[in-house]
Amino acid sequence: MGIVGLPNVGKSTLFKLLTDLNITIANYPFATIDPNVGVVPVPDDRLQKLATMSGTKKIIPAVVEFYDIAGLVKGASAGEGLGNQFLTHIRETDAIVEVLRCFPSDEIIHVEQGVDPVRDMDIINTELVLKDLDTVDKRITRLESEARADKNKAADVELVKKLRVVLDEGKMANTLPDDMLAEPAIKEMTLLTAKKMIYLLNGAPEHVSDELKAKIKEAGADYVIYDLHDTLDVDDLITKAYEILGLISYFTTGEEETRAWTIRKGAKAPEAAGEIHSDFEKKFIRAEVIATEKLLEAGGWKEAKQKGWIRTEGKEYTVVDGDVMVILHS
Ligand SMILES: Nc1nc2c(ncn2[C@@H]2O[C@H](COP(=O)(O)OP(=O)(O)O)[C@@H](O)[C@H]2O)c(=O)[nH]1
Ligand SMILES: [Mg+2]
Repeated sequence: MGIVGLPNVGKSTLFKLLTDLNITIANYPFATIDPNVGVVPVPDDRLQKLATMSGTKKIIPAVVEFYDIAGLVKGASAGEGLGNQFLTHIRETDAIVEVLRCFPSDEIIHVEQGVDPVRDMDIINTELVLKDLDTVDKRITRLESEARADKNKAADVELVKKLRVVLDEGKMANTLPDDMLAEPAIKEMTLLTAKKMIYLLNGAPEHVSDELKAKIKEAGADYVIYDLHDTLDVDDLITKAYEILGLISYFTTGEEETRAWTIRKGAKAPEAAGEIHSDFEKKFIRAEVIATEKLLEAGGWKEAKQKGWIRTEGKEYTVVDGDVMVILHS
């Protein structure tokens, strides 16, 4: 998740809050990649319950990486401020948390003079759209020249032009249907505004206007309201981030460790097994599966087995959030 917003809106304050949680997962395999990247555990109380049941020594949660990206300013798409460098960083992320300043304060300078999150949302989203228009125009030029030699490219030209109309109206690409965004000709461009977004409204609830909330809903996005100066608990944001990334967790549990494994929603059992080890995907035979609640009710794997509650699932099984699994492979 990339943290995006104007300067002085609370991005680094949010990053600090998130990364203070790092301590609990200090021994995570990829703990430090970059000082601007925080590896944040996804809150999930099922893990602790499973660990207690199994007498586990170590708990390993699912994680989301948050990236504190330098502040964006008006004109970034044309190279203002950190300009293109900033936009490249956003491109590398899977989704965006856009921080909007709603809190009033005389001491903290607002780059655009005066607190107005509706205006700020327009400034940021306009920069993202302008950058995408630039990308799209370049692509259309290229596709048109390719289409002269290869008739099959004509459909791609039409598709990208359709997208261009939407951007030209100032709308974000993520307002388009998912299946259109999944078309290779569009997906390849990794457009900034095709990414899913959550808005973090930084301020007390009374500082957040109905107009702003309506505008976000209209954009098809979700928001959380935190006064980052008074907040210690950002669980809701992390959970929502995991959700919009289209991710779910399944678990393995035993004496050594109880662990959450991250998979995309809709993943079949072999792909899920591949998260543990790539060999498990290739050599997958079957999985023994039970829902967390059911396993906790039984009180243990052995007990669940005796009750006949452990199912055997094959290669076509679509893993469900909260499944506890044992993978059998050759
Ligand atoms: N009063 C108030 N100040 C805040 C809040 N969030 C951030 N700030 C302050 O605003 C300034 C800019 O915050 P920072 O996180 O560095 O902004 P960034 O430029 O977006 O990374 C700092 O002095 C923060 O302490 C808030 O919710 N209320
Ligand atoms: Mg900052």
